[in-house]
Amino acid sequence: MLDSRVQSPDNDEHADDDFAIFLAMGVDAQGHTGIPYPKLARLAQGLLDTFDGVDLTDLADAGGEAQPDDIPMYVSNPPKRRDFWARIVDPERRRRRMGLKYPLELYAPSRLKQDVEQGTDTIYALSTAPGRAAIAVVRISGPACLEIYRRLCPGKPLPQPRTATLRKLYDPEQDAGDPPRVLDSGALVLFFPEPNTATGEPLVELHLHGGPAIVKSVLEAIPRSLSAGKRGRDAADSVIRPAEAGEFTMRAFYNGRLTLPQVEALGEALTAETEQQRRLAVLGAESGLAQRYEEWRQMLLYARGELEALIDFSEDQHFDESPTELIASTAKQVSDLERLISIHVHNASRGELLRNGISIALLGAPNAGKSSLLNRIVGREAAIVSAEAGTTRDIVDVNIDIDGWLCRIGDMAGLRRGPAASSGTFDREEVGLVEKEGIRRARERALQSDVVLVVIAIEPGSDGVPVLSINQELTEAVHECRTAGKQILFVLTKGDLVGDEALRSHMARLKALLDSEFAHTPDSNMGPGTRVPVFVVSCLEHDLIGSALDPGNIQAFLRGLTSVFQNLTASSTGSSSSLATPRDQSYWSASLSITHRQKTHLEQCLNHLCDFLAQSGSSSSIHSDECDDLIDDDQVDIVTAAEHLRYAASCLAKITGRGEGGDVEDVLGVVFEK
Ligand SMILES: Nc1nc2c(ncn2[C@@H]2O[C@H](COP(=O)(O)OP(=O)(O)OP(=O)(O)O)[C@@H](O)[C@H]2O)c(=O)[nH]1
Ligand SMILES: [Mg+2]
Repeated sequence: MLDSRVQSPDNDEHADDDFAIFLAMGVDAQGHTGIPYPKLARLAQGLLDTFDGVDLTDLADAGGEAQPDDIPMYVSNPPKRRDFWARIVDPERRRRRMGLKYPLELYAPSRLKQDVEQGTDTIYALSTAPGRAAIAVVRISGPACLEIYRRLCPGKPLPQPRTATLRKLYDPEQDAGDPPRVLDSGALVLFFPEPNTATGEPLVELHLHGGPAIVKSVLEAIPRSLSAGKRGRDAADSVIRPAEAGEFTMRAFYNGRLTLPQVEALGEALTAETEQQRRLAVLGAESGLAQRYEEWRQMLLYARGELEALIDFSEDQHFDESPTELIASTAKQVSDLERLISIHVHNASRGELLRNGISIALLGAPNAGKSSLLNRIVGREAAIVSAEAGTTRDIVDVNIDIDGWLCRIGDMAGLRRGPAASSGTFDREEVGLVEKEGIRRARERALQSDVVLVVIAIEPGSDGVPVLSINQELTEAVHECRTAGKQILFVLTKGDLVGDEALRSHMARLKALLDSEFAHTPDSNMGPGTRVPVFVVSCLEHDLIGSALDPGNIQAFLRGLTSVFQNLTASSTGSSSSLATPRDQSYWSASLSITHRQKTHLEQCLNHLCDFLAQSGSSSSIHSDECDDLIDDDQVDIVTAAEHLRYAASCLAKITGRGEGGDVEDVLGVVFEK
């Protein structure tokens, strides 16, 4: 018996074809594979279908048994993917499923790998910000970087790897008789040998004096280092050129130094402005999300392979499990994965609040002190304040970092309805068209926000007992927000008019009043028994209430606000206790760092998984007789169900930029542009 694993032919007679796929299979002493040829052809096409848009050509149905001579098979329009040649299912399992005597594997020749390898250009760029600074770092990556070093530092030995070494840098192109032209009198030079470098290639870093003229002269000298006739052997064919935007990172990705989610996290780390954004970027860089996606993808491909084998070979091959068991166990796995991904997507939404900022709306009656509160929070006169009711008309949006959380606070028109339909003290005046539009926009903005601050003025009543200024329009708007599940906080302003003592004695009554006024709708975001937080503040600068350290209680209010942010953005473990494998908290907090792009693909993946579960009868409801129906009477259902798994897997491939997925190149373009 011999193993006829076919290797990539060097004297490739099909050299003009894009490349070939090889099926390697075991044969017996007579050279027989024992596989009926049509079955082999179907299997091969099934494998290739996994890669979108690939068709087999030159695969004639020879009839009878497949012979080793029937292979290789040539493929038209293959995707130029490095990992195309990877095995897509466990060959040993597939062999067992098909009842083959020897394993069956899919290969592509190494030429494909070369095709998609990064070009061998050497690239360079100023890696620190342009402008005058103490130090400027220039990075050079690629095969010619040592040759460039030798030309810039003639006669000087190569620095020890990863050891900063002081060197004078010279102009590489000088006439023989001229005195040497020094570009920088003392630069630190570092050499990083491949493969453990930022790009996976040999890399040289020049830490220059940061004067713009020095930087300019070195950047100009680098491409001149390899002028014709002076090239060393290493660099004979090298092109030296400035790096494109993101090109160092792209090389790191192609050389396996960074995963695509890590590349995204790197982009976020560089743009992070708030503490929470920084935290998120660090989580993304460390979380191993790519590995997680890849495991899920492999699991789906594997499940699909099993279903396919079931469809193709159930009639005449022996399987370890009955078809019923196989479908039920696949559906169970998929249903587990679906639950897991759902929690990830939920956490991703929370992470988006950290990344993009928490939207806050100031909702209240006219003159309640909304603009005054905004100005106190941001510490400047961002909005006009006046004693005239209806001062603010348009929405005034202000971005601010509150204790590390990026927030966008919207000050808006006060809510009132006008004399006819109202009874409150604020509603005696006419409401004009402009104000009406402002009120409409305010209600809309509150519904689009993550947190709604309901601002209510508290004033001494005629008998000295504090009263709250609430009108019908406000009550309705708050109910609307609560029904929509918005996070609500009550902020009672003008506490200074009442004073600390009166506030203390009347607080319980005021809270009860708020409860009765606003608690008519189900409190979806608070849960039963939990109350909406209430804060009393004064927007005046004096310490009439609060303390000298916290005049007006504004800091106490902000602390309350950040603890609400903490709850809003904490990673959820969902119903993880019901998952097959329980995970610890760090597993879930990693999913906060999922980017919007990743989340979109995960949502699409979930849709396909749901479609699969619906088609396969769902994990829990599969009974043996139903499965038999599926297989015997309605085989098409299993075929299309298996397709859903393929779509779901390709959504995951788009996230990592690896594996199959037709538009992966487009995905890479989008990520590296950033
Ligand atoms: N005593 C006292 N006066 C306040 C306080 N907050 C606001 N005011 C006053 O209340 C009046 C209205 O304040 P604004 O901040 O303009 O109120 P608003 O809610 O933005 O009003 P509109 O824009 O008309 O909806 C102004 O005269 C403020 O000086 C406070 O905490 N204490
Ligand atoms: Mg205002």
